[in-house]
Amino acid sequence: MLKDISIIGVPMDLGQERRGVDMGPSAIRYAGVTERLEALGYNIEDLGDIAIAPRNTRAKQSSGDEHLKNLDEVAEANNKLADAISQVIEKKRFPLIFGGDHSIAIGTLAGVTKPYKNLGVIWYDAHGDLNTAETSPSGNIHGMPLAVSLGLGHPSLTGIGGDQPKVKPENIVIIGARSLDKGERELIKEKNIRVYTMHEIDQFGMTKVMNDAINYLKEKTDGVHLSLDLDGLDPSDAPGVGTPVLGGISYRESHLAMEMLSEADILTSAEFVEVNPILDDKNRTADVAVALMGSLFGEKLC
Ligand code: HAR
Ligand code: MN
Ligand code: MN
Ligand code: MN
Repeated sequence: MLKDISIIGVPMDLGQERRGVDMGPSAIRYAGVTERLEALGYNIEDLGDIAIAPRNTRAKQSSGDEHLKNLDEVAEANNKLADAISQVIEKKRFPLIFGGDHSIAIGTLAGVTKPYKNLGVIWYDAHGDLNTAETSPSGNIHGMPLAVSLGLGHPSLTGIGGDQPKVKPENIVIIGARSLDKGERELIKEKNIRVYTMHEIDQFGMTKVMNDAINYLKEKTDGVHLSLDLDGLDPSDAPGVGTPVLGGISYRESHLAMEMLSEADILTSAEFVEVNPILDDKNRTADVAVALMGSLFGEKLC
């Protein structure tokens, strides 16, 4: 792993409807991320936050309709994010992105994929985020970023960072899924996307699931991005999220997963999203995010 990390915050809440997730980057910083990673010997540069259009003060109505809520604003923010990440990559630094709702992964993936022919993606999430305007039950873009990165969706989203797909379906692993919509299941089948649902985690254990996922990606990818949605964890461990789903990955299993990723040394970028301090219990979810980053970046218990 690169020893130089650049942090970018994306205080975006326009990809879904619950307020407060725009405060996620502050909450993660407040939980001491810079100090934690510096103590592990990393050189940290915090680039601050991407500017996001405020929700209530917009004069004009977005061109997005009920099927793609706040489309123009989400697209604009993700264009800025992709550009900011490109600069981080040119400086040969590790991009570490804080959300914000998961729609920011559109810009993250458009930015981080550039130097790679075969970027791998680990999507740690209760959800598949594989909807399009046609299949989405909500019209919320945070349920669509993985589909967009495959090249499926509105052109003002799929075109960010160029029209080409940003990831190939065979280079994706989804971990922790337990809430998949009909259209998402069909897409998973059609594209043969590898999914470790809670069923596989319960049946085989996190050790086997992560070993499997790491070996699967290692063979064919030249870089790997981790997109960690805090709602992948069980709401009892990560209560500050907008769309909690019972029966999730535990805090301990998540630490193990991060430790195994650290050991495998395959990551080239990472993002932590959906931290909502307003719904949280004394910043616990941001604390969890920072503790997981500790393990991901090599912290040892002894
Ligand atoms: N699948 C549902 C939708 O598309 C719910 C998505 C919830 N999204 C997230 N992202 N928190 O993982 O609306
Ligand atoms: Mn998500
Ligand atoms: Mn989710
Ligand atoms: Mn451990």
